[in-house]
Amino acid sequence: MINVSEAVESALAEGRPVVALESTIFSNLGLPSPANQEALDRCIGAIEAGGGTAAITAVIDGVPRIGLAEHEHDRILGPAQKAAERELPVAVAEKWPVGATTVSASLFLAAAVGIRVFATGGIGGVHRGDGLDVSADIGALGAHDVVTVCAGAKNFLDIARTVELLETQGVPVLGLNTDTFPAFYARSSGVPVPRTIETPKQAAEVAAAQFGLGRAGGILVTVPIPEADAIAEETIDAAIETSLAEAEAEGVVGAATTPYVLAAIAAATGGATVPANLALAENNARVAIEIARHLPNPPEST
Ligand code: PSU
Ligand code: MN
Repeated sequence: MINVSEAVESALAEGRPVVALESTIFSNLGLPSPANQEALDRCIGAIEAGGGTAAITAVIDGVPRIGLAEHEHDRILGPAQKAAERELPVAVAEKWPVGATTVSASLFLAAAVGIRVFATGGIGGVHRGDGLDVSADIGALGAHDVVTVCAGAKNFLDIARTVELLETQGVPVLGLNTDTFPAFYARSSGVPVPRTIETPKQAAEVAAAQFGLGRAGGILVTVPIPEADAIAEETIDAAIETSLAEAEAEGVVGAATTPYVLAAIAAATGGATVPANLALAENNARVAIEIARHLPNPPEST
C-alpha cells in the first residue's frame, strides 16, 4: 500500500544513507511559491552532496509515496491537502490527489520502510493558550523509530510546554552546539535543551544506542539556524503577535491554524523570513545526511 521509489528502495537495500523529507513545508501550506521549489531543490541538493538519497514523502492520487521522481515534484509544490499521520487512511480511502505530509505522517511512512533519519524545518508543538491544541508531531516523535532533525519550533508555539511534552513522550532531545531549544528564525528560545552535542556523529551514536537497546521511539536533534541567516527577534516577535491576533480574529482553528499563521508571518515580514526558512531547511538536511552516514546499518532482517 506504500509505494517506495526505486532509488530509495535500492539505497535502503544496499545500506546507503537515506534522509526522508516531508512535503507540507514544500507545498503552498508551508512556503510561498517559488521559494518552495528552491527549498526543495536545496534540501535534496544537500542530501545528495552528502552522498545520500532524499526520500520525499507525500500522498499522490491516493497512494502514500516515499521518494518522488523529479518530474513529480510539481505535484507537491502546488495546492495540497494537509495530511498529518491520522489523515493517511482518509487520504488513501478518498484518493486525495495531493496529500502534503506533515512531520507526523512523514515519520510514520519513514519508519514503515526502515528509513531512520528525517529532516524538516520546524516541528509542530504545543500551541499557546489553554486550548489544548497539541500537534500530532509530538506523539509521532515518541512513537516512531526515526531521528528528526529540525531548527526547533517557531515561536508562535509555546516552546517551554513543547519541550515538556517531549519529555513525557520519552523523546531524547539533543541540541547541536546549543544549550537551548532553537526557535526557528532565532538561534535560541531561552528554554534549556536536555542534552548538548557537538557533532552529527554524536547524534548518530545516541540513535544507534536507542535502536540497539530496542527502545521504541525517535530522537529529536535540534539545530540552530546558521548565524548569518538568523532574524532579529523583535522583527519576528512583532510578526508573530499580529499573525496570532489575525488568526484569532478570523476564527481559524484546528489543522488550519499552523498554515494560516505561517503565511501570515511571511506576509507580516514582507517575505523577509523566507530566505531564513530556506537556509535553515538546507542546513538541517546537511546535518541529517551526516547523521545518516554515521548510523550503522541495521542488522539483516530474516
Ligand atoms: N512549522 C513550520 N513550517 C511548517 C510546519 C510547521 O515552521 O511547514 C508544518 C509541518 O509539516 C508540521 C506541521 O508537521 O506544520 C504541524 O502542523 P500542526 O501544528 O497542525 O500539527
Ligand atoms: Mn492542532
